[in-house]
Amino acid sequence: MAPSAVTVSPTVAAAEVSKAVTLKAGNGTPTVTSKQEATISSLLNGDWSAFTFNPIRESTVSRAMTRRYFADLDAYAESDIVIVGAGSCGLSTAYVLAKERPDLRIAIVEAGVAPGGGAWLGGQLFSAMVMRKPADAFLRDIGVEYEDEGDYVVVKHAALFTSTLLSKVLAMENVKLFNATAVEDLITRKEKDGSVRIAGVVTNWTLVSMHHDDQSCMDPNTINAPLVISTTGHDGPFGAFCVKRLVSMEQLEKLGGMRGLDMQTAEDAIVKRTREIVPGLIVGGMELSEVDGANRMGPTFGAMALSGVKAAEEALKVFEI
Ligand code: 48N
Repeated sequence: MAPSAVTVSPTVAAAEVSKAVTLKAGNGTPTVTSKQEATISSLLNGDWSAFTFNPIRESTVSRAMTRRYFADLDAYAESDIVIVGAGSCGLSTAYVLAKERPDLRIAIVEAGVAPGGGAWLGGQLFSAMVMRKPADAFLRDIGVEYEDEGDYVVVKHAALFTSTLLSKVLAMENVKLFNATAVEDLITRKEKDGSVRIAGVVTNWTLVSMHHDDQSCMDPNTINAPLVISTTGHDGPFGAFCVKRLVSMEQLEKLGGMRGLDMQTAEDAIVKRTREIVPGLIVGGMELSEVDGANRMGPTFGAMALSGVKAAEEALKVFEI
């Protein structure tokens, strides 16, 4: 189901903006370009004393933002897939899925203002990021350069990997990132055999989710989806969210608890075990270590990228054409 187009024409004074802006729900990118096609070189060498921006009215900016955001909320209220957590695993999952199936509507819900999770640095605030082969295949697919060290490769700055992956995912027409937004519960359906199927997520602004205990009730929003992929990382204030919720709703007996660091075995285990934990919910990345009691791998990210590939493969089985 591709996002439907929404055509909106602003009602502000014709003198300011009289363009009808065609919005494609899901990305909100206007099709109209500015009337002056300046270039950086013309600006660099221009007469700054005569410099001025095109005219604007504050309400125009407000409407430009809110119109697109609420068109997206409307379009993605019914999504095909929701990915919870835009860390290296969640973004890798989104990249592979959106590329393989541009017809699927994919919502990513990220609690932080800044997506990327723990992948902005390689480890202990060091910049370089290590990935063991064959994860170099993922780097080549997204076009990130690396130094080849034989059994592993090194990206000169983790932010180069994460920003490149993020830019690819955000540019995809069938993906919408809702950041600064937390998943604070799961939508469930009772199957005929009494088991529970996950059927979407319950969301709220993250700042609201953090203050339910000290403010009067602030009800959430929802996104319906037949499949949720949870990659919320290590156990923490928001981390390992969906697997902890499965335990509290008695769909999982208990968490296995992440084990100590064993780089050699941890990455294989995380990739191989990325799977559907309960009907409608796939778990990948470090959140999985909390379920299975897998070892952690420390400052190496190949398993995050390839767990994303595996999660996407599991999801594609659900939407097999
Ligand atoms: O980067 P993370 O934390 O998680 P992964 O699994 O994508 O990558 C893990 C990786 O960074 C490591 O930890 C490395 C490999 N180290 C391993 C080791 O041994 O230490 O991303 C999870 C994202 C974050 O951006 C969170 O903000 C977000 O998920 N998140 C949520 N978003 C929405 N709703 C929630 N409830 C929620 N909980 C977490």
